[in-house]
Amino acid sequence: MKKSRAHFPKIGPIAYEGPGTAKQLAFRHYDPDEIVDGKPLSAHLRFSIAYWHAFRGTGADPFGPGTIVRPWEKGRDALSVAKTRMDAAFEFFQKIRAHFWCFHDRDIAPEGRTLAESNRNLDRLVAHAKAHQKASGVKLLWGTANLFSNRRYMCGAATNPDAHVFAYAAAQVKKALEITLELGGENYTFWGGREGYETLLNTNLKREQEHLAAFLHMAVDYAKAIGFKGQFLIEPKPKEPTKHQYDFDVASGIAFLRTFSLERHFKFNIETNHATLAGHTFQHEIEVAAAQGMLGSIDANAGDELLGWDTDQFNTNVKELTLAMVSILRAGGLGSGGFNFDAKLRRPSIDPEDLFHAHIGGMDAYALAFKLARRILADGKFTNFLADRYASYDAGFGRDIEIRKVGFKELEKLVLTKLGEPTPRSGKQEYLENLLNSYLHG
Ligand code: XUL
Ligand code: CO
Repeated sequence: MKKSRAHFPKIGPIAYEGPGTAKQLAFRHYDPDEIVDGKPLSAHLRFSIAYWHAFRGTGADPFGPGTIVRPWEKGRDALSVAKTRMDAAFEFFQKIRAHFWCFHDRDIAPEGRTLAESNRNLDRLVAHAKAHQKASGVKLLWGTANLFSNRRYMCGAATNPDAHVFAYAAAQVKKALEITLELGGENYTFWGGREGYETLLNTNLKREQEHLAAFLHMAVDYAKAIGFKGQFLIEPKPKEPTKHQYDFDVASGIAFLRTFSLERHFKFNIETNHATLAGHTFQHEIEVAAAQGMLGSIDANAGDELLGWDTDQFNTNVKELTLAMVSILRAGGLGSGGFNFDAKLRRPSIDPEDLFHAHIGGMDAYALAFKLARRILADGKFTNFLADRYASYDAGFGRDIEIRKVGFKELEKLVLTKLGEPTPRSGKQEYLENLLNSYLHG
């Protein structure tokens, strides 16, 4: 591939300088090459850049158009701009030292007047991406299709009341699966987009849910037909853009998948800001997925405590991330998943350099959380506390409850003849909170 000119000429690859460094364009905690348990930290954390925010985000909000103007956004036509933009993106991936990226089909190539033209545009950009991946070693964490921006999808895609729109969405996902396969994508994500409703006055909820299930079955079948072996992921979100999204949170996602016999084929891509919008903590959503062996990947971001929408900020909350990491490590990690920065710059952060500061902050916070979580788990204090708290189920009648050997009759007899009144034990929450702080702050 032709070597393009530098789009970030003043910034070199970000180096690990350690916690004491005064440099801002440096990592304090993330050393991609540090060996942990026989493999580099980069292989544990599998950081990914979200193309839609990092390279399509303009800072637009409902009150005004974009503020972020990138020097590479010019060219003869939409296709050549898309190529130059991708050159800048791969330069950024390498300089920020992320080994993965993620995209929606429409992020990388302009939508044409017809589906056939859109597909041709995609083919051009996929070829370009393939060459960039080969030259840089950057890999595709997951692909997806944008089934929510175009006006045809205003009432949903797979849950649209018009079967014609369903068919169009199916055709779009077919192509998105093909290009994800072509680029060696390790996963494929379904975020509900506009799969939900505003009012039941115009919505047949039961049929819409059945249509969504039919759509996901078609995706599973088509993946099999073309030999795509990547992991399918559902990314729950309770609301926004629709008032009621069908995949509200991980628990409702599990129920949906089981109801429609899809559970073998899907895991969850858990986004921090979606968890908090659903009224859960990030760690809660991770635990619910992990409990069913369905923890797949993470969309790494954060909401704002004072705002009730998806602000998609970079997460620098080490406490929140450490708790999340404890749950992720306890679950055995993310497998083919990774940490995808589905996070955007604030509207006034208009310098290309801000892209670096934002991702450095996110990567450092995750790396520090990873290290703290490993220390917490190695010390075993929380693990031992939990084991002890549930120890009464390890043997005797507690064990019989777990293996369902006893029922109400046997347990009543036990209480009446032997056990009597239980002795309450402290839950020790404040002690545990202090213990957690001793890891976070020494
Ligand atoms: C929207 C969101 C999406 C998905 C991919 O809230 O998180 O960007 O991650 O469609
Ligand atoms: Co997301």
